[in-house]
Amino acid sequence: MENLKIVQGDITKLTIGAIVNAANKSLLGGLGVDGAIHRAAGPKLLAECRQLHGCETGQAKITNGYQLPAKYVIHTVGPIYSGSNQDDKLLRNCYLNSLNLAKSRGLHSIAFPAISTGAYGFPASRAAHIAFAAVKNWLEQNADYQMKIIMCAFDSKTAQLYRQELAE
Ligand code: AR6
Repeated sequence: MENLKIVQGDITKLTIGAIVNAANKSLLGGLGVDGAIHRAAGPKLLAECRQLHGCETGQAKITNGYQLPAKYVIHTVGPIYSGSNQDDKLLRNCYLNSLNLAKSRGLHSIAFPAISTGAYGFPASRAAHIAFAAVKNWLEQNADYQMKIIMCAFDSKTAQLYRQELAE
């Protein structure tokens, strides 16, 4: 799939249409990738996020990227892992809703972090499988639309899981 690529590193460095933030329901910042994105974007990002009045798990909202090289940030809220099937569905929704939002804004490139696999405790292997199944399915369903998807792995373990999923 030439429209689906893996990069290992810091998502805040990517020059791209949108980067996805693994946020919490408040959309008011946090640790992990959320903290890194807010630090790199600057305080105007938090000011815009305050106007959004939060976000439900599995849903997505968009802001400007401010000082980031990415033009926009798509904020999505992954599930806090509990082990139920509902977690899988909600994680899948994060990817699909983010892609639908990017397309609705006419964007043609997007980068995802490994949503829910840090503070929210989702097992990395299971999350990688759900993420790749979701984005591959979306690309198939939207074959008439040019969308370049980057799966951004911060650590080498996630990058290895991603390479396995891409090969399947
Ligand atoms: N670039 C790319 N990936 C990163 C970066 C980065 N700069 N920094 C961390 N990661 P997490 P979650 C990876 O915890 O599990 C926050 O406090 C990290 O290695 O950031 O969805 C929010 O406010 C891991 O693989 O997000 C929420 O409260 C992945 O990003 C909560 O954490 C996700 O880890 C969300 O938890």
